[in-house]
Amino acid sequence: MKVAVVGATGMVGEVMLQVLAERNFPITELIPVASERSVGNEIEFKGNKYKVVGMQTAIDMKPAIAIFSAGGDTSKEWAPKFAEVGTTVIDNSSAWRMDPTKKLVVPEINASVLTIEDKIIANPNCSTIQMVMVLAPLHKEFDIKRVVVSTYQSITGTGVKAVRQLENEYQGAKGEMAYKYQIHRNAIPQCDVFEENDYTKEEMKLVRETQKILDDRTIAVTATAVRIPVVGGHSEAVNVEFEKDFEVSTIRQILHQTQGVTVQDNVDTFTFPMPLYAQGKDDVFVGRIRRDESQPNTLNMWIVADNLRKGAATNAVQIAEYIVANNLV
Ligand code: A2P
Ligand code: 11C
Repeated sequence: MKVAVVGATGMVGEVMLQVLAERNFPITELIPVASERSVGNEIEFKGNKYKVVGMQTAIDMKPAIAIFSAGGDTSKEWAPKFAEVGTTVIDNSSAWRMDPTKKLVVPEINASVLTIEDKIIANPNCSTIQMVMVLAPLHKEFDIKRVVVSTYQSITGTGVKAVRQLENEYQGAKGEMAYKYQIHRNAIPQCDVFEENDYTKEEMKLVRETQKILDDRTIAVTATAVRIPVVGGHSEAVNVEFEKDFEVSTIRQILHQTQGVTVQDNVDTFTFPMPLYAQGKDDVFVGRIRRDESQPNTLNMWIVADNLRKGAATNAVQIAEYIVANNLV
């Protein structure tokens, strides 16, 4: 299978290549794609070197699948051109997620919505993916009414520029700023730009994408997204109100049986998820599972995942695996 990785030189692109190699995705020809400034540079994949090509060259090579992680504007412009030559695009940007003609997919939850007609498939935002991985099996059983989520997000979600900013700040050095404020020793309650309602785009992604993936517009979601000086992954404090009552032991049992979710939950042994330990792993980790004693049918949880893995690259590669396994490409 001919596979293009668009944005192969970027932070998520590099993890894409790593995940494709680890999972032994059936690639006969890899096409690494980046901007014109990287064309001709070499990247490594499974011990071999590949030359980076530009967009048009990649389209002319008619890959079966193109996994995009090169920003929303690039996807808007180029994904349809790949689709036109018959390539199935799996797009990690926000460009197509809320387009009603495009599917927004977390394979463990809703891969079955995909058909051979889907030539541009959207990969959800990282903070949404890790939350819905835990919410979906609970929604099936107890009907979610409302979710209140606060995020503690890794600087890797902003990209290389943010990692450099933090490194400079550790050393007291000056350099280009990814954020308006110092991130070292700080917490910034702004992820992405503000929308008209004074929520950030990241907060509204948690609202809209959750409803679309769970295929239920009645679920109320409200979010506060915060950037913290951490690199391993995103963490989320999630408060969920259900229509039906539950036993906490049943919640744990359901999550134990959920593929792609690992329960780390034992206060006696101080066992709970943390980004330092989620880093480099594909699962979503959940712990601090407890009843919200302030109102009925309500639960508190702490959810952590590597935002570059399940939050981006791994989920995209899993979509690719699904369409290959089901002859949808
Ligand atoms: P390049 O390295 O040539 O700039 P990140 O999110 O880490 O900044 O990475 C973005 C990725 O998207 C990089 O691989 C970058 O390539 C690529 N990219 C950015 N703009 C374009 C474009 N117009 N066409 C193709 N690739 C692009
Ligand atoms: C962040 N969630 O951590 C963002 C990064 O819509 O794919 C990914 C943005 C997106 O800032």
